[in-house]
Amino acid sequence: MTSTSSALKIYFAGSIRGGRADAALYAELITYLQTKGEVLTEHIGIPDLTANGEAGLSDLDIYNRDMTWLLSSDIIVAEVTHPSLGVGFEIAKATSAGKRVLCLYRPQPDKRISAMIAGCNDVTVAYYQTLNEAKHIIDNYV
Ligand code: 6IA
Repeated sequence: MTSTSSALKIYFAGSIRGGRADAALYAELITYLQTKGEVLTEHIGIPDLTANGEAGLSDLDIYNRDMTWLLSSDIIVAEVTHPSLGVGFEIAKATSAGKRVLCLYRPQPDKRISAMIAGCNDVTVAYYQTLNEAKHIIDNYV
């Protein structure tokens, strides 16, 4: 993770143990966010990062590392379509720390975004369907 200290620090959040169905989309969003600044959590889009485990890191290591990155970030961008306890937790921590949080959600016919996200005044929730729409939202937010 190399960058100048002046780069915008972006914490991208997406489901891991919640399920990896959207991993390819996370990778696309991360690639786009990297045109805006330094993405601290670029591993979230790695297809080989399965829901089973990350070699060499305990849960405590992961928690401590991610909280340090979260609290050092300038903005949080969370893809929240696929529900994840960890992403919800990160959003709550980020809002408590006064961070700007953008939640990206693709409306689904059979599911609704959690009211704890959609009803929270401390986060910006943006709805999209295509990657281009998500990029446009990011352009306007960052
Ligand atoms: O509850 P979840 O696992 O779906 O939570 C996902 C969120 O928590 C992501 O936005 C990450 O920032 C964070 N997170 C959870 N697990 C990890 C992880 N490896 N590495 C980095 N960040 C994580 C855990 C091992 C994994 C391959 C299962």
